[in-house]
Amino acid sequence: MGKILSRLQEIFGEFHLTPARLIMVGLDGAGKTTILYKIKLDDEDIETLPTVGFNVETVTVCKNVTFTVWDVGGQEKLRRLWSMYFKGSHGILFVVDSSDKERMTEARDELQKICKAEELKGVPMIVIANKQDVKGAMSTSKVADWLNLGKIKDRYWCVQGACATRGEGLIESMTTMATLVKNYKKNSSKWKKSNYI
Ligand code: G3D
Ligand code: MG
Repeated sequence: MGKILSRLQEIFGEFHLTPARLIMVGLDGAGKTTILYKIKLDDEDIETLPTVGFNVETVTVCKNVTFTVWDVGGQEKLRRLWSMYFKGSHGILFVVDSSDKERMTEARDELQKICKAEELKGVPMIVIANKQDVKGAMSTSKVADWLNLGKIKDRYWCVQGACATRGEGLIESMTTMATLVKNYKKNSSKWKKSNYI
């Protein structure tokens, strides 16, 4: 089993009763498929379920973690289908190409739309500032500025630098995600309880 995958199993091990559902989104070309491939590379048993009519990939990377992956942007009429995939998500991985300044505004607009979705209220988000190996790539703090992350006050978020092709920054992203998801689950169940008692 690959190093990233076995680490994932370790850090998400305690989710065996309530598996974590993560969505991974970003503009096309940001590096999402590369990230998935890096995670699943050494594992033959991975299940990929492409969804007809919408470019969505659902991948169960290990028993406790499911990723739903798709490209955002340029598909306005498909946007109403998003809620179907958002519902029940515990974490958002927003992947951005740190070397592509020209599309940073587009990435920011998409990120803001996702943050406005009712189904994702309070769901923690990791922004993966990918392609850090490219000369002139923006630093994580520059990416945070460009994406206006400082304005997000209604969820936990953080930025993680990565180079998906080398597999760098992925374990760190997943470790942080596991912690955020754990807290999110704890707090949202508390919230539910206090609503019913
Ligand atoms: P997507 O699934 O988000 O659309 P992909 O993006 O994973 O298909 O990646 C798009 C291109 O970016 C691919 O190159 C891929 O190899 C490259 N890429 C992904 N991550 C990195 C990275 O960290 N550094 C660099 N330098 N390139 C990366 P091709 O040439 O296949 O289009
Ligand atoms: Mg892809």
